[in-house]
Amino acid sequence: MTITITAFERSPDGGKGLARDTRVRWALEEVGQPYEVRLVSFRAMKEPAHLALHPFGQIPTYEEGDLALFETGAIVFHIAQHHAGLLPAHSDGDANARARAITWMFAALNTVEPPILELVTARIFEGDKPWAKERVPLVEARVRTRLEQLSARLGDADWLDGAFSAGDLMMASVLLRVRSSGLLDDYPNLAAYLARGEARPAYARAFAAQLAINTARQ
Ligand code: GTB
Repeated sequence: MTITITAFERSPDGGKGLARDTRVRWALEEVGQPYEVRLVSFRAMKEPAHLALHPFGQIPTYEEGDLALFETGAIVFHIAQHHAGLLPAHSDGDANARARAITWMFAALNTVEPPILELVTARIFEGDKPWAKERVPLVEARVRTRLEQLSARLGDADWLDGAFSAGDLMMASVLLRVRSSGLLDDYPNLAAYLARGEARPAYARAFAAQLAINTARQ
């Protein structure tokens, strides 16, 4: 069955991997599933046809037969559940490993990503507000707390819990959003972790496909 995802017709970052279709593309590349991409303009995202797929008028979405999904957490989890390669199998001998990998997906989305998004908002979208000078350091401190904790847990391991999993895919995707702030530089093991994620051939294919769409249209 054909898999179709949606992505920005014109990504604000020029297709440099920051929009969230990247993590879905990456997951599909990791498990070797071909997919098609439907490009959506900012206006079309808020129109009824897209809202029927995504109630919040965003990308990415995921369609496969009569299944339509939104939310990258749900989409990547669905891909990982149905194809080998992103979650330890129940039969691998450690039944708990799969549950722990899923826990890292939730940790990335619920615990690490929120302060990072808050920082992006405070610095970029609200950076010109009179209170930004006071707010940005507060939010930065919250991001630092999470990076420090994550760094301590990762230690000198390659991945968060044994072999690379959907938990790492999601955590690396989240860390991508904080790199431009410079905060990641203070946590060399996290910077190296992100670089390991980006060095995966599946990530490189996902990145190249997103970039190609955006550069072809300039
Ligand atoms: N929780 C949802 C999920 O994980 O799927 C969030 C989805 C979401 O934020 N989608 C964004 C969107 O559609 C695109 S990824 N925004 C349009 C809107 O809300 O109207 C966020 C994003 C956009 C652009 C950049 N960039 O260019 O740097 C980075 C991240």
